[in-house]
This record gives sequence, structure tokens and C-alpha cells, in this order.
Amino acid sequence: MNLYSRFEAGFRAAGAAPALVHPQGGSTSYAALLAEVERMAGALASRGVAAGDRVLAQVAKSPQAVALYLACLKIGAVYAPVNPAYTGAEVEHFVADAEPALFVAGGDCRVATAVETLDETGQGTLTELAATASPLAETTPRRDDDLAALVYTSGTTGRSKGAMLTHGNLLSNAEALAHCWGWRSDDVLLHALPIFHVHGLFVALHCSFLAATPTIFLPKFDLPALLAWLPRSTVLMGVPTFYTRLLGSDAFAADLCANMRLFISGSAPLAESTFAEFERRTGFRILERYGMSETLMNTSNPLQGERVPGSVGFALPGVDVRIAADDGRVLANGEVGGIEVRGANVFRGYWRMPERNATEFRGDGFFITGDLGRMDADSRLAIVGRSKDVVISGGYNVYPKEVEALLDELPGVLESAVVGVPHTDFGEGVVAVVVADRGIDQAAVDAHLKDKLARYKQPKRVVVVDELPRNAMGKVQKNVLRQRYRDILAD
Ligand code: MLC
Ligand code: AMP
Repeated sequence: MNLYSRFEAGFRAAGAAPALVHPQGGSTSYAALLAEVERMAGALASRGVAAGDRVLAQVAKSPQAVALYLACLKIGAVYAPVNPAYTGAEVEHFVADAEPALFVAGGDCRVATAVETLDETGQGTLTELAATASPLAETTPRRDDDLAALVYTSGTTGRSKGAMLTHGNLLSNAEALAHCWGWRSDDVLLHALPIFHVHGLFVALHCSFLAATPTIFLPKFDLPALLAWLPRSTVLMGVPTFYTRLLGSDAFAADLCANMRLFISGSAPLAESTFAEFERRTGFRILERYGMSETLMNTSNPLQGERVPGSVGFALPGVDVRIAADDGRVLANGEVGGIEVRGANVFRGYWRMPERNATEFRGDGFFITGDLGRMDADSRLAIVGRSKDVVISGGYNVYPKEVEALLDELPGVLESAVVGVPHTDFGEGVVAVVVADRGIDQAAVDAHLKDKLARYKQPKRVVVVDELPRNAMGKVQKNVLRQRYRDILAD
């Protein structure tokens, strides 16, 4: 079924009830959202976008951006969201790879290809088109395995891959989460995540949309705004940085949480100290869950029952999770190995990458996540590390390979190694260790990367060394570097 058909019935029934509550005042009702989606769908159709076509969207968070996403679902197009912080150089790859029928860019876009614009206030040529195009009422039927979204994730090869998510993936996962988290008709979601990743776009919004409950729609994480809206919310979903930032504020106290029922964390490891401090300050035990772009959500701590710090909980209904050795041998409870998952949540593979799909899935359909974990005797999963070389900074993945390749192009750099080290605010921060034959410093690196890489991927610190530590095989020992520079980003 088309995921949007599933939402639509509830939206109609909700009518004048608020869908998106705007922090500056007012709200978009479900009836207004339905009408906006029909106008957006009309605008897309007038630009020739048809079922199966990709729509690449590099747009700021706005109600109109949500309508654009829903309109893509409605007409059966494939929504491909990308971070507005990406530079032109990074976006070129997405345009070439996704071959979008339409690229919707932010207000200041200067790209010459097929573009409509949508800025952070929800204005742009796309909104103008939506205002004049004939609204499209009909929702295109889709099968479960038809594509709904292409979510780009960088890779260990340095090249971003598009994870193909289907209507069936999105709907089954949304239903599993709404069930496990006991979504209620009186829930109010506090939304401060970006909407170009699965956490903010699918996990969070779909829970609200399935039940047609209100979402307080903050443009981004902003501490004072969060503190102001918490008393009117019942559920918050965030990355661990949200929780450490809340705890860092003296104004954050239990009385602000009187209306809350659930704090959920994911996208990066939640420190046990954060879990404990949060419980001490508020009485709430943060519910941690585990997922990724390719699989949506895999496991969750329970709503009822013990939420264990350092554990990501139990497999969601319909999801199989196992721990396996590199050769695919399934390991016993208590043993550490690769986390593999299978289920209706797991993506169809990487867009136009048959060779990757052949190696990243097992013959029996399990997807190899690249995360390392351990299953306890009671089937609780703990994540203990990653076999993939990735840094997770404030919930954003940074692939060292991508940064190293650009550093190595800088004249004077002989070789480089990028690692993640503890960062007080972001959990992990990016550090570049370079070997150079002439004056390379932070400023030179910053200037070189400025137009090539999104800011969050750029090294927070550059260290110049005479040589990189290597093992007997000649491989750079990143664990040695992580250890050596473990305090470099701690305030
Ligand atoms: C911002 N900066 C970051 C950063 N975010 N640097 C490293 N890592 C990050 N995550 C940079 C800014 O460019 C700026 O650079 C400086 O750090 C300070 O910025 P800030 O104003 O303090 O940042 P802010 O805008 O408040 O953003 C921080 C944040 C944000 C944590 C709120 O990063 C965020 O919303 N993260 C959530 C990411 C997310 O949704 N992940 C889900 C992926 S899906 P300078 O130097 O110019 O000042 C997934 C699957 C799953 O993982 O399981 O959910
Ligand atoms: P992304 O590719 O951006 O979707 O990021 C997915 C990755 O985030 C996973 O493969 C994990 O490494 C990590 N992740 C997500 N949730 C958690 C969690 N609760 N604890 C630890 N790591 C997590």
C-alpha cells in the first residue's frame, strides 16, 4: 500500500486538529496539510515528475518541506533528501547518482539543472508553482516493495550510497514503533531533529502521522525553545547531544517535564552517565533504540519493563537480529560479533550498486550492519563498537575515508588519518592527523575543505606528525591515534 494512503485517512479524520505546531505561533492543521500536499503533488506533476522518478531535495526544515516529502509519496515519486549543509561539490554526486527528475534546492541555489527552490521560510518557486498548479487529489497506488525514498549515507569507500527504502519498509517500521512506544491519541511530539535523515523524517514524523497527533515543529535544536515547549509535549526524540545539552542547562528541571511521558534517544551511543544524570534530574529513564538509514529501527528498550543503560533493547516485532562472525557463522549469546538484521524494515539495497548488495547481504537475507554487538541471554542487544570506519558526531556519520581523500589532495600533505575522539558536546569529534612536508596547519586545512565538505565533517583539530603509527602489515593503527589524542577535544 502507498504509505501516504495510510496517513491520508487519519489526516482527513483529524481535520482542524493541529498537525504541525509552529514555535513562532499558530499551526498547520491536518486538513491544511492535506490540501498543501495536494497542491505540492500538483506542482510536481506539472513539472513532469511521475511515479518512480527521484526528487532530490536539499531544503531547510519547514512545513512546506514536509508537504513536499508527503507529495512525493502521494504520486509514487522517490524522495531523496540531503543535508542543506552539503557543499555544491558534495551535491553534484547526488545529482549525478540519483538522476532526479527534479532537484528542489534552498533559496540561494545557483545550480543550472532542473531546479525549483524552497527556502527556510517555505517560500520559493516550488511554493509559487503549488499555488497555481491544479491540486492532485488522487494517490498513486504502490506495492510494498516500490521505492519511497533514497537516503544517502556516506560509505567506507568514501562515496555516498543511496539506501533504497520502500513503502513497505517505512510503513512496517512506523507501525512497529508506534506499537512499541505505545503511541497515544493525546501524544504531542517535540521535534527538533533535522528532516533529511531517517531519525527526524521517518522515525519521529511517522509516529505522529500514523495517529494524526500534533508535532511541535522546531526548525532545529535550540535549547531555550526546547525548554519553552517541553511543558506542552509528551514525547521527545533526540540524539544524545540533545540530552547532554538539556542537562547542561540550569533551567532544565523536573517540573518542565510534568506533561512528558517518554524521552527517546538514538543515532549514537547514549553514555551511561547521561542516562543516570537524566534520571537523577527528572526521574525519567531515557529509552534508547538502535537503527540506521538502511534498516530504519531494529531494536528498542521497552516502554514497560527495564530500560537498561548501555543496551539498545530487544528486536522490534518482525525484525530478526543476530550476532555473527565475519564468515557468517552465527555466534552464541554473550559473544561479540557483527550485528546482522533481517525483516520488513530492511532496505532493498543500495541504488545502482549490485556489487555492494552482493557483499553486504548474507544469502539468507540478513543485512550486515557494520556495527559490533553482543546479545544477552534475555535477547537484549548491546552495541560494543563498529567494524566500519566511521565517526558519529552529534548523530551525524562522518566517514574518515572521504575526509582523508580530500586531505591527501592538499599540496604538502603526504598522508593523513582521520579519527573520532571524545567530544564533550557531540560525543565524538573529527580529528585529522597528517604527515606533511611543508607548513600545513588548521587554517590551511580549513581553507582547503571549506567548499568541499559540509562543516560537520571538517576536522575540529588538525595534528601534524612525522609519521603515522602502523602495524606489521603497514596498516595505520587508528586505535593508537584515538588513544593518543583522546583528550584533544575535551573541554
Ligand atoms: C553542528 N556542527 C557539528 C555538528 N552539528 N559538528 C560536528 N558534529 C555535529 N553533529 C558544527 C557547526 O557547523 C558549527 O560549526 C559548530 O559545530 C557548532 O554548531 P552548533 O550551532 O552548536 O550546532 P547545532 O546547530 O546546535 O547542531 C548540533 C546538533 C545537530 C547536535 C543539534 O548536529 C543535530 O541536529 N544533530 C542530529 C543529527 C541527526 O538527526 N542524526 C540522525 C541520523 S539518522 P562552526 O565551526 O562553523 O561554528 C541515524 C539512524 C538512527 O543515525 O538510528 O537514527
Ligand atoms: P546512519 O548511517 O546515519 O543511519 O547511522 C546509523 C548508525 O548509527 C548505526 O549503524 C550505528 O552505528 C549508529 N547508531 C544508531 N543508533 C545507535 C545507538 N542507540 N547506539 C549506538 N549507535 C547507534
